[in-house]
Amino acid sequence: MDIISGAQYSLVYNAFSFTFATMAATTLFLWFGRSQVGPAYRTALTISGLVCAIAAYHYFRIFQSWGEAYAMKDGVLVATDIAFNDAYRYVDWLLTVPLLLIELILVMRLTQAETTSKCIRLGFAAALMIVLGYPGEVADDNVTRAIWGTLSTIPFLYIVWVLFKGLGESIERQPENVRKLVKDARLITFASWGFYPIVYMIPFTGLAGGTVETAVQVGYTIADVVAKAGVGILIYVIAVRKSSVEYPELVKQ
Ligand code: RET
Repeated sequence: MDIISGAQYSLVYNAFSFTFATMAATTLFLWFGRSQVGPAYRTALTISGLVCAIAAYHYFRIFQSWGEAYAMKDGVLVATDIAFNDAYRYVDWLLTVPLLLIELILVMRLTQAETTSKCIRLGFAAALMIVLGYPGEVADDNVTRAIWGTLSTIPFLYIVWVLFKGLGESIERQPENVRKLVKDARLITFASWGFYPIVYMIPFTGLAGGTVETAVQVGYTIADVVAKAGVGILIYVIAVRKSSVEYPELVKQ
């Protein structure tokens, strides 16, 4: 494992701890918030909460793994024999990325046939993107990292293209008072998704090993908070606004 400074170790440690708390709290907020929205939007909140619940579990494990990967010896931070486990992050994405895609497709309100075909095609592309990215993430040399990263970018671009087209068409059909929010949801989704491949490229900067390890862990953590908790809260606000128009009786309660 790369040798990192005490300050870098603490930064990553605290980022993981913060994210575990954020994901757990957002899960509760989204699930309890189901009663505040109309029936048509409850599935979206259930799925958003599920994404945060899965992430809370994985951040707890990632946090533990980080603690086991380093130890203090004679007042100096040293790597232990137990390697930090990057697989938790990739397994988390394998489960949460298809769920986030389903959530976005549901928000688009397409026909039944289109919803099914988009879910299958995007779900397959998402799995491929993550499976191809993992060997590069755990590789020690930058050439291997670049090869797998490039392969993983092919399904990534396909997903971005399908979503951009689909969401663009759906925005035109939204009521006036939520159009801006749906656009914000699209922007925050693309900005956060685009952040992952940028973080993946940090090792190519040639910075010191400890700095790279810290930047990659903190970078992925920020992207996860925005893509899961941030998008989840925005979907909640959109659902509340749309419900106030479509289910006025809910507001009176
Ligand atoms: C990898 C490998 C390098 C190339 C690309 C990648 C993209 C990762 C993405 C992950 C998104 C995760 C989300 C999680 C939220 O729950 C795998 C880093 C393109 C886009 C949205």
